[in-house]
Amino acid sequence: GTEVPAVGDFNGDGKDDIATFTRGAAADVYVALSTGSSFSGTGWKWHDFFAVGTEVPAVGDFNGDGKDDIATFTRGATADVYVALSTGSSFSGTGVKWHDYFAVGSELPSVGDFNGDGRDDIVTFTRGPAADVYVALSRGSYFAGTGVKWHDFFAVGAEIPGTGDFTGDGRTDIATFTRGAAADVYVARSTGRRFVGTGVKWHDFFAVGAEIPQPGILW
Ligand SMILES: [Ca+2]
Ligand SMILES: [Ca+2]
Ligand SMILES: [Ca+2]
Ligand SMILES: [Ca+2]
Repeated sequence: GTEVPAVGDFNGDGKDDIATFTRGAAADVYVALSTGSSFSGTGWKWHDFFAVGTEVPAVGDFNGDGKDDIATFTRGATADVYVALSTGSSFSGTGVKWHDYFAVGSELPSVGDFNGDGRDDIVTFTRGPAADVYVALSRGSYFAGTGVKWHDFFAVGAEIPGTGDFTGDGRTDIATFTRGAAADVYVARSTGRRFVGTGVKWHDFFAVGAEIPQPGILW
């Protein structure tokens, strides 16, 4: 149906698994673990109340223990961020708030280890004319920092931003896809404290028109 699928190594065995968020009123989270040649399990519920309604779920190892956890962004006026940590066989915690004002309104949030300390952090892109990028770093049990701007002009207008370690230094960088006729791809690399580079083009014809790029944030 309209469930939101995601990928992560939820039991920490080095093989990426799959999850799906039903959202809505049920707000169930199911996981099927990779055996190396298939995904095992149907209807294995790892959380029974997470990513409610139209919240935006995400996956990352927020406490840095090698097992991927889940986060959810309420966005809107409340802009809360909740995390449930993986125990290896379930996600633990309901209503555990890791940030109380991040990814406001219709901003686009995502996840990455932006300072390279082994714990996944959160980022949000305002897009529009401001095109600001904010980061809150994981301290293992919460995300620290409100309004800490890591870039002040990236992912302008309706461009599609994304995250990935494009330079391979262990710190997650950011990319943006203009799509349309220009189909440019820009990257700003992480220094561990901010994203540097404006208008640094990594590709000049990729994700044309209305194509769907990855790792684009497609909310
Ligand atoms: Ca796994
Ligand atoms: Ca974890
Ligand atoms: Ca980090
Ligand atoms: Ca990097």
